[in-house]
Amino acid sequence: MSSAPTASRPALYEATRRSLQSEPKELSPVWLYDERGSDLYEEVSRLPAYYLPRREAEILRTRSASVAEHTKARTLVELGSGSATNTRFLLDALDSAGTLERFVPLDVSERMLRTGAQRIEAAYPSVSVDPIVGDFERDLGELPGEGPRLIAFLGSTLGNLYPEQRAELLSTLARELGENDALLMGIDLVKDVARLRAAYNDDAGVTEAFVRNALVAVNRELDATFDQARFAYVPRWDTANEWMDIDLSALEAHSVAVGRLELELSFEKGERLRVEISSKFRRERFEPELDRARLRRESWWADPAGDFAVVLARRGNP
Ligand code: AVI
Repeated sequence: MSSAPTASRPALYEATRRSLQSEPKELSPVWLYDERGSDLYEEVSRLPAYYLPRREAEILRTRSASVAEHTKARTLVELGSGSATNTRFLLDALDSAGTLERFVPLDVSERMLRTGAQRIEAAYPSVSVDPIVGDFERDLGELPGEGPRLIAFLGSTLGNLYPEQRAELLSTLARELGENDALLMGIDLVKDVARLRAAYNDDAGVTEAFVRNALVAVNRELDATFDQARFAYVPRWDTANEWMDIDLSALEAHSVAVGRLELELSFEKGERLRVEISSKFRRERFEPELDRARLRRESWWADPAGDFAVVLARRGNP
């Protein structure tokens, strides 16, 4: 397995140094996905209120054969693959179509990648599985594998990037895609705010535990002194930006040391620490983003309830 994450860790530390000194103070969502965080995210994915994976599965169940037929992919690359649960629909379809030779999942969680890769190797013996440990913003490099390639970016992970980061990633992918390659994105759509709030604040507290775990990871790896008891979990819907703002809020004025970054942070009472954003999309706004990145939309598939969309695109102008 590739050792890319070690190479990207210093870049993550530098990004964290900057974001902890920005307004609001912020952590990269990468901190959410240590081993415990990856397990908690699997639990989040099974929560009834967290509809995203099931809606995406509904779409992929019916559309993957068409994706396979249109792309004839020999290589499937998955960015932020996690446990690759919904990827199974694509793997099944490409395997049945007889084109798939190689699967390259990329994720920050090494253990999740390793166990996922073993399961996939066992289920698709003719497919070579070559995982890359890393984060898609820092470790992607050149797209691996023989074309035609299908790059999958599922689960609405695209929504965890700021619009500028998203634009940069989409443009990079557009440049990297070969003529016969395709990009498949799963994106969560704007909907009733009560449902969005419920999706990010379940009664069982699983999402809160998942978000709070980022502090545990930063304390361990960056020698920081974040104290859970001094923060409340306050996910909010940002109407102007149409994203969930997933924040912890300081319950009292206090300071936090981040030893490895030689930082001393002071929090005022009520001050936010943003752990991630989760953008929700509208077709009329997302399609122009694809145009600007020089990606040409080939298909837009939504589930019948209009909660989620899966978008197939190729490089080039509309
Ligand atoms: C991984 N990502 C798409 C999730 C989301 O919905 O933005 C992360 C998450 N955060 C809280 N719950 C789930």
